[in-house]
Amino acid sequence: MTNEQVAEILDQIATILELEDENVFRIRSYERAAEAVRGLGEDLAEIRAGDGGLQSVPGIGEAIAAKIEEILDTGSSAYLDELLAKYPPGFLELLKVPGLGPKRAALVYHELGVESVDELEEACLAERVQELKGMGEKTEQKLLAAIQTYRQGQERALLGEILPVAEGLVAWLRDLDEVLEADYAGSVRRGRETVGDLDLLATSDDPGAVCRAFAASGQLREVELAGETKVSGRLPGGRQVDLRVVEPESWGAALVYFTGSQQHNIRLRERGQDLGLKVNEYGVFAEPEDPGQLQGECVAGETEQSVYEALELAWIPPELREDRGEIQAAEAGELPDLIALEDIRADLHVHTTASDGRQSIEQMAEAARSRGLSIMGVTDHSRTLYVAGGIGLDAIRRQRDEVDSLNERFGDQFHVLLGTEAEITVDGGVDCGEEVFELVDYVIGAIHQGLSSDADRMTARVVRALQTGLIDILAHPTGRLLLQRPPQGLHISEVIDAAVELGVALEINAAYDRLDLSDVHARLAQDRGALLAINTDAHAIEHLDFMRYGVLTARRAWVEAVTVINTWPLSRLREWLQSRR
Ligand code: DGT
Ligand code: CA
Ligand code: CA
Repeated sequence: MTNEQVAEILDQIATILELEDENVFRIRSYERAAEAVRGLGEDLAEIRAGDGGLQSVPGIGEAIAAKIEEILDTGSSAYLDELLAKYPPGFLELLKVPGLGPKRAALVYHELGVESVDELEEACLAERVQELKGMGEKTEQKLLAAIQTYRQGQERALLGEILPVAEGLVAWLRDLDEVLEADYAGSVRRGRETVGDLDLLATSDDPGAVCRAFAASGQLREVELAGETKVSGRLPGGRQVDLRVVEPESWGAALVYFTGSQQHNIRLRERGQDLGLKVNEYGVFAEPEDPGQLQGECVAGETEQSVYEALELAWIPPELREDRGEIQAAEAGELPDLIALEDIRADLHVHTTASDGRQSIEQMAEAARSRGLSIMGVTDHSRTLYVAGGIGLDAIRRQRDEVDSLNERFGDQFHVLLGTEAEITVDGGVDCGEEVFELVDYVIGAIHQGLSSDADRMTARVVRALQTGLIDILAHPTGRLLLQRPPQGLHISEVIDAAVELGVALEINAAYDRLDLSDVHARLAQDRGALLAINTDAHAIEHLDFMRYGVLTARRAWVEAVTVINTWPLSRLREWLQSRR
């Protein structure tokens, strides 16, 4: 059992208790335990074996520790099963529809006999849900949209959930004696924010041996097909994975083909036709000299480079392969000089224990430094966001002192900037008083409360906030949560224009459930001349590793390092911040 699976079960218990109108403290204790489990840097099994056992984790008491031990041992909880016995089998699934919530789920179940997501959809379409107490036509429409979102979530996974698994499997494959080369392909290699399945590729002189070894390795939860050149199965999380093993002379051609995107492949094939070449997953082939032959001489295929070269193109980075103009750019020698993770010097959006983060400024700074950064910006929530422990003037004063003394110690090795993540209020004000403004080096503006689907109103609110001149960086501009919450209605183009005019940097929030701005929006922003910032929004040390997802999104947006303020040296960053005051 992974920590996530255990947390999931604890959450389910909390949800059912909520349905049963149980004591709120009891409910909260399960929620808190789930939260604590998700935040652990270590496997529960290890903690259980260590000093103090599971109860050494803050937020886990004696009773819940016993439940977790049972879950670790048996994969389930008798308590949850008992709670669930009163409800139909599809009921837990119903609770996953975003925005339905336990109370309404119980209502549609008791009043309409709705027992599953499909039945909920039917009831909404038949306009029976709007008849219920506290529901209306609007709720019904929202639920229908939420069902779509839920289904998409079933179909696709977040890149950040799959990429680490992909890397682990590729490393395992590369370790096999029979494997010459291995890599992941498909949408994962293109760095798409969500992925349907995982495509793995390897080359070997003995493909059958590689396939047998992979199928027998225990890396997959289940093996659905194990052939001589292909293995299909399921990852431990249930997602589909395909491994294909090709001959070494086809490595590059297969990598291009299975990396896609399909639209990019179609364009490559058309280009081949114009040049009298046939492009497929085995290679690039000349026209047959003898019309009796199926295909002519192989002119390329061993490397990706050779395939693009045969098509008279520069090699195109995988993140650009979406048929969004990359082939024309490669032809003209005008591919962008894409930003890379190594270009990032600063993470400018980091939380600490002062608000809702889990580590101190010093701990976060040390962790950022050990990850090769030279600058970190602390940006705890401002006071109005009290649900996230927002802080006021006194706490910011203390942070100022702490940051100054840390900087003295770090010397020119590392630098901490002090910022604040100021809430943008409903009327477009910024929760950053003059005294706070004077204490901090910069201000990140963000909306967490009062998200609305009224695009005109939201746009006006954001633009007004930018016009106060207080904001240097606009965080996660659309507020979307991938596979959970659609972007808020916002005329992004107007926000970008305002940011350009006022010199505000727009954030690509690198948390892999946000990636906000998206690739498409970030590209538009760069094209209009906006500055971008790529930040992790870390609430714990391990979140600092999200930077890669932000950079992948930026690369998909054709972003170059110069556009991104996090690539600037400290002197330039300071000059920029100073010039804005
Ligand atoms: P996904 O898995 O939905 O996130 O997206 P992809 O791009 O990984 O798509 P997938 O897994 O269906 O196929 C992997 C790559 O294989 C795809 O990007 C391009 C290539 N491919 C698959 N089917 C076709 C096809 O019918 N025609 C062409 N030209 N390429 C294909
Ligand atoms: Ca795929
Ligand atoms: Ca696939």
